[in-house]
Amino acid sequence: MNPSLSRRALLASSMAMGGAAACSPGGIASAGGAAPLPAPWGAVPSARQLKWHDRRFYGFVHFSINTFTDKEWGFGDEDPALFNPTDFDPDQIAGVAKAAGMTGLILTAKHHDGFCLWPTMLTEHCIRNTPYRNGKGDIVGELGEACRRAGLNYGLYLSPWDRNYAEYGRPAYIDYYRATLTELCTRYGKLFEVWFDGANGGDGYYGGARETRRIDAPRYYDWPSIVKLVHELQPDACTFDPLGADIRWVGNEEGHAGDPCWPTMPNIPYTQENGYPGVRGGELWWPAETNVSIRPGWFYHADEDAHVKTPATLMEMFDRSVGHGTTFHLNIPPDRRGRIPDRDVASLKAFGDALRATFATDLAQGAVVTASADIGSTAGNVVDGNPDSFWCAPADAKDATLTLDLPPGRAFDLIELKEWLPLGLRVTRFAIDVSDDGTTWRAIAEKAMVGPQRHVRLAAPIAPRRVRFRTVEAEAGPALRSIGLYRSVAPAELPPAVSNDPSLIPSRGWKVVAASAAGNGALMDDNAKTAWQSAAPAEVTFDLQREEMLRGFTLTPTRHIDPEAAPPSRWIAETSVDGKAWTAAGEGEFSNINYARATQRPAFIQPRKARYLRLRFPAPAVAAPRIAIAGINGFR
Ligand code: FUL
Repeated sequence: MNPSLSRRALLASSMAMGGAAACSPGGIASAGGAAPLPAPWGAVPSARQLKWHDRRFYGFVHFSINTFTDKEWGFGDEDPALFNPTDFDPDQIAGVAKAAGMTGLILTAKHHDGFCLWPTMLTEHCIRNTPYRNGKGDIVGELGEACRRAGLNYGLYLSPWDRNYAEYGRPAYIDYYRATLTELCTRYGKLFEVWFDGANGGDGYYGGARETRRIDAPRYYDWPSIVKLVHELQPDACTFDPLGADIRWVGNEEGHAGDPCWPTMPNIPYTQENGYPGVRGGELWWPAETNVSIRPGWFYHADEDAHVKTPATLMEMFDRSVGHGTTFHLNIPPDRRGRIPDRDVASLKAFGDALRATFATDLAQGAVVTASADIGSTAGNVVDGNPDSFWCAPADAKDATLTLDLPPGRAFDLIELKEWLPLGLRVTRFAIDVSDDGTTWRAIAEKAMVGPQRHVRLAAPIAPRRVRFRTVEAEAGPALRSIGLYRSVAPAELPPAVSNDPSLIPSRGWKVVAASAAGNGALMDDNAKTAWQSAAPAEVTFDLQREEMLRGFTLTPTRHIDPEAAPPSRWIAETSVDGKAWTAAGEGEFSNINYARATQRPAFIQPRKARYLRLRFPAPAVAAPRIAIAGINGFR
């Protein structure tokens, strides 16, 4: 029988060592007595980070006043009375998360507009002043209870930026922010994650001042003190994402992480260049979370009903996040009823079914395992199904190999490897070889990093009699928690989605009368993959071909990330009934357009009859030579 390397003993000893270079005084219980533990290499995770890595896949719930105003970022002047879900069903939301295979949910307790989803007495801009349950509701509490009933972990998002609060930008707001955070951390049971958004400062309502307020975020918030507050009140909660927090941003909102994505980073402020791949050997254990929405936007918008990500896309994102060593944080926004819409449910369920079917049987179980180097006889621990045991090679066995002898007929196309994280990231590169006779070997993959978990997908199933893990480059002899072999199951396909937004006026059939650049057919082809590009300012005039009652327009930004072309930052609209006399229809910002790439739905000052629509886009949302737009429609 293989001895088990106890996680608790190891954690205790690595904490007692207090440094990566120290040699462990402890030992590993083994058949022949205690074998010395090797010293960890480099940064190692804290106890709460270790637990968090195993959360693997969890959901985000963006639900707030924006759900009712069709915005992505509320300005902060919204009337709380607008928040009125007609059929809020937290058990349906939790049930969908379970069906998708999620381990928890994180709710936007307050987004940038400042509206609080719990009955706080610290502001009037909260659920107490809404028609929902006659002001007696508490979305934070109700979803938290449903999560507990469903056996899901629960976490909360509290936007540091507050476009409603009069004192935002001044010291009094920090007191308010800490007080709201304290309420959330003390009233709603155990939290596994607390999310601090990086979007901070800009224009807002600010108690009626309606001005722009810029802040120096690290100085203003004093993040280490806020992280400390969370840890004091919620010892298991990992904080996201400023320097000093437990988890970092992966650097995009599109659902992919670097290949690989190292959990370590240098002890300097975050950059997307570092955050995406992570930094091998960085002194901080600051692992990435890959966050993305199942829809283009973070909040529910009816005109995105036909743009819900397919089960196959979710699987691809799972591979490119979890498979690269990060967690996968998928947003599932409830609609105005307060339920996850049918299309999203179907997609999540098909994805969850495929995930469960794929990981139901570990074909490595029962393999006979041998290692070229071992402390004690721990090699078999990689297939024992025990998350607290691992194979450990001596520190100097940097080229150690581990071989799984399989029974015949074990056909697999997905390999999952996990490193024993309390000993650090010892392996820099590894290879997987296969053989039938144990003499002739064929390399089938070579990759950097094992880390929290690493997936190797094969083009087709294979059934070799032996599978070998081989270190190609390592800083210390490897310590692996597990090697799993799986036969992947593709998710079921869904029938094509149809938009069920009756207010949409599709642009298919419109004519472009004038435009600042050619190629404008892409604006009207209902295809987010094609885009019109123009130097700034970009301008386009449409003939709708018939008079319509227009309330506003929708703009879908290009989803293609291109340094040469970015979505527009603002819009200016005019309308006309005859193409000669024009009246101003309004102007405004596209909120969060560069990162979320959601369809935007700006409303005009008031609905108007129009046959012609002229839109002007003065500048790109980030510095780029051109503006790119994938589609424009109208709405009534
Ligand atoms: C971003 C925010 O600005 C979005 O609205 C959303 O909440 C996303 C998760 O983070 O930075």
